[in-house]
Parts: sequence; C-alpha cells; structure tokens
Amino acid sequence: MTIKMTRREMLQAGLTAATLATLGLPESMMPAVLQGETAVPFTDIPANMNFTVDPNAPNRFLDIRTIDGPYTPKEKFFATQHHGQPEVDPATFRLKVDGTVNKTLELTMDEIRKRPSVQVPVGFECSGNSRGRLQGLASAGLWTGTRLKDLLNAAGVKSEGKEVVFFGVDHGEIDVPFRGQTYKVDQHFGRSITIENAMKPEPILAYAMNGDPLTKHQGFPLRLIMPGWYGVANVKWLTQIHVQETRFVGHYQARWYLTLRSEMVGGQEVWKETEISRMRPKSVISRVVKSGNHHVVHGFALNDGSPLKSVEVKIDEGSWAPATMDKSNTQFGWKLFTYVWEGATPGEHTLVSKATNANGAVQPTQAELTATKKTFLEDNSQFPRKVMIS
Ligand SMILES: Nc1nc2c(c(=O)[nH]1)N[C@H]1C(S)=C(S)[C@@H](COP(=O)(O)O)O[C@H]1N2
Ligand SMILES: [Mo]
Repeated sequence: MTIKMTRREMLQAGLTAATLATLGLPESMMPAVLQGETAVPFTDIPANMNFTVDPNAPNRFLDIRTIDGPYTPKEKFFATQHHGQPEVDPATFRLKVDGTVNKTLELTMDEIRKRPSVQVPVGFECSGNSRGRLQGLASAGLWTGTRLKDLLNAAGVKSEGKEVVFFGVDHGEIDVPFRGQTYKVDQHFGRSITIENAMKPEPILAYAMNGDPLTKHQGFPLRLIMPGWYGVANVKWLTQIHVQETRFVGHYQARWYLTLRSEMVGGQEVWKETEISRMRPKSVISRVVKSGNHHVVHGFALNDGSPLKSVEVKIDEGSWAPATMDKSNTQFGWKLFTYVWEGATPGEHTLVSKATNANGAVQPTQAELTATKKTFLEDNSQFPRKVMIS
C-alpha cells in the first residue's frame, strides 16, 4: 500500500518525497508516524508488494506498519474465507442450537442481543499468516457478544454431548479424497471444539466489533470468537451450533487445516498430524521510527492468552534485550510492545523479536521450526526485519 499521508502529516513527520528520493526509496516503504517522529523505512519489502487494500474486496490483509493501538478499524481488519461472503438478511436470520441437547433453540438476532452481553478485546491471526504476507493476516478488535456457555446451558447439553460444531451460512463444493477417488459434495464451513472448551467462559457469539455491528467481512450478523485461538476457529456468519457425541472430522476441521509436526517421545522422533487450535507465541516488528535522538521499534505479539513471560528484541548480532509491553495490553488482545534503540548507526540493520510464554513456549527461529514442522500453517517463527538508518 502506499500509506496515505496528508501533506501536513508528511511535514510534521519531517518527511518529504524529496527525502525519500534521496534515500532512493519509494513512499510505499514508509510506516505511519506520529507527530515529532520520523519514519524509518524497511528495506525488506518486496518491490512488487501491493499494499493497496480495496476495503470492498472480500480478501484483504493489514499493513502492519499502520498498527497504532489495541484495535484494528473495521475497514482495515484482515479478512479471508473459503466460499465468499454470504449476504445475510438479519430479519430472517436464525441461530439454531441443536443435536444432543434437551431443547432445540432458534434465536433471532434481537433475542441474541437481549441476552447478557460481554465485551472482550481479542486479536488473532490466520494460521496461514507468514513472512510472505509481511504478517498481515492478523488484526485485533473489541468484540461484543453473549457467552457461548450460557446459550449451551439454556439448551441443556445432554451428558453424551462431547463435541460442539459451528456451521456458517457459507457453503461450497468440497473435494473429499478417499483411496484414489475424489467425491464432490456441498458442505457448509464447519469447525468444532470439545464440550470442555465450549463451556469455558471465554468463547462468545459476537455481533459487534469496536462498538459497531459486524460488517459482512467480519461475519455479519453473528460469529464465534474463540479468544486465544487461530483465526479459523472464529466461525463467521454463524447459523448453527450442533452438539454431538462423536468427533467432527469435517474438511476444514480435519484436513484443510492441519499441521504435521514432530515430537520427541521417549527419545524417538514421532510425526503427528495435529489440528489447528490455540495460537503459538509469535511476535512481529511492525514499525520503526526516529523519535528525538533515539529510535523506537514497535511490534505486536499474539499467543493463546497464557501470560507472556517476555518479548525480546535483538539488533544485528547484539544480545536479546527485553521490550516494554504496552500498559493497554489485555489477556487476549494483541500485545503491543516497544523497544528503545539507542545509538543506531547509519546504514542497514537487522532487527528481530522473540516472544516467550510464561509456560516456557518460545518463538522459534525459522530453522528450528522447519526441523519440527513440515506443513506451512502455524508459522510462528521469528521474523527478522531490515531497516535503513539515514
Ligand atoms: N463461516 C466462515 N467462517 C470463517 C471462515 C470461513 O471461510 N467461513 N474462515 C476462517 C478463517 S481461515 C479465518 S483466518 C478467519 C478470518 O476472520 P476475519 O475475516 O474476520 O479476519 O475466519 C474464519 N472463519
Ligand atoms: Mo485462516
């Protein structure tokens, strides 16, 4: 994207097209800056990278250089889905809760909005987010909704109900391969969680973000929000909650979203197919600015909501130094951090950050990760950035 700055903002930032030209850099390399700050350009952005995000396009990613607070504006929140964005009429919309429950429920949006509501900051990334997209498949919002467990209790889950499946309005043709044959069937987007996870206080059925009704991009009129989980768990255009006795092994649960990962079991390496669930700790440097006579490195971290032990930053071949976590950070929102970089010398530098959970999970290097993971989802590897100091 060409980050749109007004002329006034450019002047405030002490940054002009001429300055950029002197550095030999196109304007698209510049992050957003605040008054009194000067943007430091990243030099690792591919020349053909097109940041122009059409707010109406069904798929869009976030230019992470523009992150400046706990919530992503609704028109910039990243968006992705498998079968396009269905147009849902809120007047005829019903949420159905059925399966192994005592009482099947069918609720209108009004009935859902009248239920007790909670507001929670939740950030997430797509499990396919990666360095290739400059980590732009991530965003954070303040979600309003009603707790899933209260609705399940209202329906009364029978003791044999073990799995809770969430279906979207959206559907499409799915290839189901089986022993050399491929069967084509029409299926709704569906994801499941265990009853234990469904009965936790965190999951909510959300109808608003940042104080406004969900847009079509975010799953209007209703979506599941699974705090601490990868994007795929947050089912948009939610229309059915089905409780069942058996595991749900739908396409988007068991096949399209999986990770092939190795573990050491009794000194032996064992490769396992695993489902996409909670976010692994990841931190990303999003923006570097010159402020007075030092530089400030900005970034964000996402994890499963367990306490973060630290985010550290390393400059070139220096040692890891702790970043400062933002006071506004919350358990499930993205966690913003800054690192004050003193004595930056002119020229190109490599910066990298590393998140560590309190439970010991560490954001791996790319080499460490590829040694234990063959498939590309859940890439939480460290993401070195290059900047040019003038
Ligand atoms: N109904 C439905 N929900 C869905 C999807 C989908 O295809 N259909 N895609 C999932 C995936 S893979 C991601 S990463 C998130 C993206 O949420 P967002 O578009 O609000 O950023 O939605 C999830 N929920
Ligand atoms: Mo995703």
